[in-house]
Amino acid sequence: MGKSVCVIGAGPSGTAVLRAFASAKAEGAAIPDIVCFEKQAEAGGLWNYSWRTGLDQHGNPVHNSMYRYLWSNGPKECLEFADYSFEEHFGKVIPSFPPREVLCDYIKGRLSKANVSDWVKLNTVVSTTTWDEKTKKFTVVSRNTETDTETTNEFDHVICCSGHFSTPNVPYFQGFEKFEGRVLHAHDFRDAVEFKDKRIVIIGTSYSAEDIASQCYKYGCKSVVCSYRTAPMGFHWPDNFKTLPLLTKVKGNKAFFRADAARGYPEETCEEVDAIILCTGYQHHFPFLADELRLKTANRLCPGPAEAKGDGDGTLYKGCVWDKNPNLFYLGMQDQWYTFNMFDAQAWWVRDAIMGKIQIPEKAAMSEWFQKWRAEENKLETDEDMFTYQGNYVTELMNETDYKKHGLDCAKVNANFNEWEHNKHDNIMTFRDKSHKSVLTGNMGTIHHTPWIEAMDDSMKCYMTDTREEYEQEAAKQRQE
Ligand code: FAD
Ligand code: NA7
Repeated sequence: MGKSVCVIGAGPSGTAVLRAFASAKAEGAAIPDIVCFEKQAEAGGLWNYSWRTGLDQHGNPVHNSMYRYLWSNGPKECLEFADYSFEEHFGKVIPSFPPREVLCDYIKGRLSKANVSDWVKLNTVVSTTTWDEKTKKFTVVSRNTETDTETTNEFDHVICCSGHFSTPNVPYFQGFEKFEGRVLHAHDFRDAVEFKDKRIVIIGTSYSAEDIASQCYKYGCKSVVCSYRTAPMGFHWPDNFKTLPLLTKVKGNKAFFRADAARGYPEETCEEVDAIILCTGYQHHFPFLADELRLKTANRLCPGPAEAKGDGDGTLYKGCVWDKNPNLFYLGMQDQWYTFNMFDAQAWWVRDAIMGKIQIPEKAAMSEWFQKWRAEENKLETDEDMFTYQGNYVTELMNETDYKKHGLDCAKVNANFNEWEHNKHDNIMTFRDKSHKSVLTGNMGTIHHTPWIEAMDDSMKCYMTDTREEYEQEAAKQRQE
């Protein structure tokens, strides 16, 4: 076929692309030459744990934002790869909220099955990507961090799968420079044990806020203030939690929170605190792409600038085609309810666009698509509206490729999201003890032998044990190692 494709990143999105091309090849199609550059030493993206923060050993920003004891925050039944069930990978039915290491193993298992390791260049950071309008090629410059050597290659297509939960959004609050406690962003949070017996403030109200607050409670922090900018999280928190409006300033070890009379906080309040954890989200950041190739967006379901029209002003047609230059694709740039299965739907679609099975239309049709989806996005109000919207998006993409043959029914996935939301609002500390039904196999997840709040060891060995007794023996062994 003679085309060449560069995939940037081998996380769940990048590996979905590899798997999509591998499946076309297995069915006898002539596929392009594929090279996937991955800056880490292993595939797996955020699901690899790194103890490092700041810069890595080569002076590059540490990609990883996941922490010790992180368990899936949504049911695994909502993300299951449609062509590779958890049962196929683990050989048995497992509970619904696996710890990070277990999900990482699942991602890597599917990649091994695709048998494409020779497409992946590990320890290789892409530093620049430019487009030449005359040759209609991308020039990608990358550096192997092990050998410290630079390579330049040309490609017909680039698929950017570099993730968007790595470059922290770090707001400033007055007095931070003299605060007597610790200030950190969720990106640098690694171990809740550090906050044992500490009084912490969590700024933000989304996934990182709810999970890091819960982690710190589980591992013994003294108290938590959940500070909101727009609206509180609305969960039934334990007694040592307090919800307050947004932080305004800090002085010494005191944190001040603004009044919000409409929600029952008529006056500014003040608390003595030991640490402030900024769970304030991330930036879409692509320093390795030329300006005219860079997506600029907030974390939203229909990515692109707020005022965009989708007619070549920097949005993503079908959520993955760069409208300024349809030879460039982005995967996984949406705010995420759906994750692994959405990346698959996108990967299969992008594969077919590159292989000419799907025609990318002219600007007017791209714009029409974008405006329709953006207008619908702007009307969404509830969580249910949002995951239903994303499920419809995934379904639209799937129906245009042979991914649909795997029978992923997003109505069933949405039902799982609904149950999960309900369980979280019932009890934020026990929702991970519930099980959900696989939309692929029809089997209910098993109930884990140890409630999440008591399960201190998140290793795969412990998680995979069948009884509480075995778990405790394994946990004791892990502590000794
Ligand atoms: P990433 O996983 O970020 O992978 C991107 C890859 O690109 C990385 O391997 C990175 O090293 C590589 N890369 C980046 N820049 C370069 C470069 N210049 N050159 C070469 N390689 C590069 N999702 C869930 O479904 N369930 C959860 O419980 C869940 N928990 C989460 C918890 C946290 C703290 C965070 C931050 C995210 C969580 N997510 C969760 C969402 C997560 O975004 C997805 O699950 C998934 O990892 C996204 O995959 P990705 O491949 O798009 O991006
Ligand atoms: P999100 O989901 O992007 O949420 C960011 C949160 O940060 C959100 O509650 C924002 O509040 C809040 N925020 C952002 N800027 C500020 C400032 N300046 N002041 C106060 N609050 C602010 O990021 P997460 O890290 O929670 O989740 C990202 C991924 O990680 C997700 O996929 C997970 O699975 C884990 P707002 O509501 O806008 O007022």
